Amino acid sequence: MTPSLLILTGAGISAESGLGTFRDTDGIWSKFDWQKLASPDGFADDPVAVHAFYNARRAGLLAARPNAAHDALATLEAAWVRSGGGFLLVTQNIDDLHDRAGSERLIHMHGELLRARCGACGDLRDCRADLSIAMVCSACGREGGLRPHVVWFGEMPLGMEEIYDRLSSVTHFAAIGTSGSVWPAAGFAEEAGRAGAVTYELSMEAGESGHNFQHVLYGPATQSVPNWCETVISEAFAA
Ligand code: BJW
Repeated sequence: MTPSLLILTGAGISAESGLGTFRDTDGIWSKFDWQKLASPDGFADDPVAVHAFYNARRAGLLAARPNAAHDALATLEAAWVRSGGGFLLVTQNIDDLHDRAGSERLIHMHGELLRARCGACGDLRDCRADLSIAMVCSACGREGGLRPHVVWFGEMPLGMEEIYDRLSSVTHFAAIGTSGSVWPAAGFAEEAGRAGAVTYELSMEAGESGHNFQHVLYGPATQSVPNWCETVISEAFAA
């Protein structure tokens, strides 16, 4: 059977690049209210506050760099594909650190911070500057409708058809740096296990769906991920 790998990443993989996680003790949701800042209702009630939240995170992202874990996954992808295997990296992160590290078979299931979308016409374009309610969509001319291209609570994550299609036939699955608290991503390990995949969890501690993993490696991603990448490829293509 041709090895097919699906990797799910979360905020923990970018923690050592200086970007915050959400549910750790000093995480983003310990300082900010997700109902006000990461929901369609929150944006409708106070778009100025939502823009300020994402503008600050965009500025932080532009100052950040990919770390050894992002680099190792890009190197793993190239080697895995060269060996003839199937590969898909699914990230819940809205940062572009996997892209900058060189990952290519990549789905941003919760969107991308460096893109803006018009709520009126759906126009999507790159965005590295601050967003504001005074901005006008250059496609439809509407003022005030631009929003970060991110998936808020209650909204449908992106790329789900392709992700579930891959999950139904993967031989290897890994979740890296995610607490497994947010659905539908929290259900991917169980889905992969049902397909018969070998499952790995790499994080600082067991996540909420920890019981779904056969192998666990706890520690900082910059240390655990490069080591795991070397072993998983040699084991998968050993036969
Ligand atoms: C390290 C480390 C280091 C630290 N090295 N590791 C079923 C049951 C109950 C509720 C629901 C349900 N289905 C849907 C829901 C509702 C909701 C949901 O899941 N709510 C839960 C909170 C209960 N889900 C949704 O609304 C989603 N949409 C949806 O379900 O649509 C319907 C649908 C139906 C059927 C099929 C498909 C769809 C949308 C979810 C949108 C999430 N949006 C956010 C914010 C927007 C983006 C942004 O602002 O950045 O996305 S929330 C936030 O959480 C962000 C993240 O992507 C997401 C996941 O967080 P993540 O990455 O796991 O971070 P943490 O902080 O939780 O964990 C970090 C981990 O790293 C920890 O384990 C640390 O230990 C570890 N770590 N340092 C390695 N150095």
